[in-house]
Amino acid sequence: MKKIFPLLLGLAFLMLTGCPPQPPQTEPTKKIETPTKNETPEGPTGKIELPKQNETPVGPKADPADTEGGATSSITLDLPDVSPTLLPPSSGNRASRKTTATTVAPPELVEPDSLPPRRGEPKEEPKEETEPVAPDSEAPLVEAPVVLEAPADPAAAHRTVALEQIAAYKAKWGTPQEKYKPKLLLTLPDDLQQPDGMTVNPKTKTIFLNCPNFNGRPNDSGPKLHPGALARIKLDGDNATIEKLFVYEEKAPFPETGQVGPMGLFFGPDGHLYVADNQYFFDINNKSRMLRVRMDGDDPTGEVEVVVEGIKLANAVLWVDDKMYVTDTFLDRPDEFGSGCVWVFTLDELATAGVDGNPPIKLNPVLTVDDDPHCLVIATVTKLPGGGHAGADGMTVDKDGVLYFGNFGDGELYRIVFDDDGKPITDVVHAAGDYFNCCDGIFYDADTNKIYVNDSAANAIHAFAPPAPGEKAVLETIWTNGDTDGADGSLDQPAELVVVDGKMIIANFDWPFPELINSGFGPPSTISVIDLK
Ligand SMILES: [Ca+2]
Ligand SMILES: [Ca+2]
Ligand SMILES: [Ca+2]
Repeated sequence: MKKIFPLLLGLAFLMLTGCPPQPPQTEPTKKIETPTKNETPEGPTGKIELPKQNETPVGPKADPADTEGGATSSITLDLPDVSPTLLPPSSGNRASRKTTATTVAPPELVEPDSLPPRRGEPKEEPKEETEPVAPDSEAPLVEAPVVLEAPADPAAAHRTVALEQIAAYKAKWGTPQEKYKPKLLLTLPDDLQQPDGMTVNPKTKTIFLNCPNFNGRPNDSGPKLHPGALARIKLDGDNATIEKLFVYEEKAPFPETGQVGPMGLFFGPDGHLYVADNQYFFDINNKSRMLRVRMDGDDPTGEVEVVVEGIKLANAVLWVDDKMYVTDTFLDRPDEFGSGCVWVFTLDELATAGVDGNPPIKLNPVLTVDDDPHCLVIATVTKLPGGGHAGADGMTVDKDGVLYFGNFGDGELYRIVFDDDGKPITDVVHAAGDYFNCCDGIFYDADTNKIYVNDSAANAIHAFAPPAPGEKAVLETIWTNGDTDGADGSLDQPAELVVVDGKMIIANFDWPFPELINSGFGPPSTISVIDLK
């Protein structure tokens, strides 16, 4: 009955492979690592590392006038002393948590025999109500009657943190508006039981969905119950239909495991789908890949090619002009709580990779941004109460060509613009743990000119307009709800979303681990829809 949440798989693999967990240690207070003189444009880089050599592929050609001043100068953030740990700490005092100079409780390395109860076991956390209020109501904001009982176990402690967070949202923003209440769009069949990455064919508006199907296994180990699948969703008014297209394990199984973990996906300018194959949950040693699913319009041709090898945890994929960006969620650098990176590849190099006898692009393992020319930026994860150590996850681009990506484990959101030489200028638009502390998939919708954030931890969707250069994101919460099975369309660990003609389509990942409100995987597996109009 016991199941191990996905991030713990890293611990499990570390133990299985004989690598001991990182010992607790104390680092001196960190300062922002600023670019080396004359090597990158002025501007803060947060905890981001930039390449020291002009060898990165050129970024999107954002109009310099649009991005000028996109970074303020000489910011120094005092970051908390952090210690590496493989599990989030128990519930802390959220009120004491700030972006800078945060006091963080000492890490608690949890012994395997004290792991929290697994999914499917009885829920102990209080249910959260989401009573609607009128938009722009002048009435006092309603704070949910969250009962904060002493948690009986670490999992409950983490969920308590998430419930506290919902209460904080409501105190700040009011209860989510009834008009944004999500509805059930699709109930998925068993062989599509874990929806994750979604993308829209820009020519046809057909939605494509990846289902890695990691969930549902005893102990979250062993062969998956269902192989990873690609599916196609067509909207018809308020209804939708879904069609399974193929199983990845039959097209491009990873040789050593026979498994594929399809997550993010995006159409390239060549009309083909590029897919992140996350092998991290099977092997943490740089086994993840990028696949190219050859397409004829909305139809796969049947050919799937491996075009990149050597990623740790391939997560989100984004094409901007002739560049493909991929987030990597774990770098597993020693003596560090967590970090991820953004990779970048050009259409030219991808066009010949994995075909005509050419090998895939092979990445070097990365400890610094200089270790491989495809590594664009590295961003570390701040240790927060109730947060985790997962790094770069969702990624999107706004109408001005500005890129954004966010950390899963601390909710920090970054903006990337490029100078005339194509070098990245990166700054923080939402600080770790400020307002929310979990960022899964993000999506920019041009019609509303907003970026929407999947907050997996809090069963929430947040939104912000692209901030002006040098400004921070101003956030609002579109919706949040408590623990659920998703049957009524409520959010059940939202991981990815797309917006098509005013309809927000949300994939509910439903593969919980202790830092999330979601406490149990179970049917139905669902796609939710929020009407933004
Ligand atoms: Ca993701
Ligand atoms: Ca659930
Ligand atoms: Ca569910």
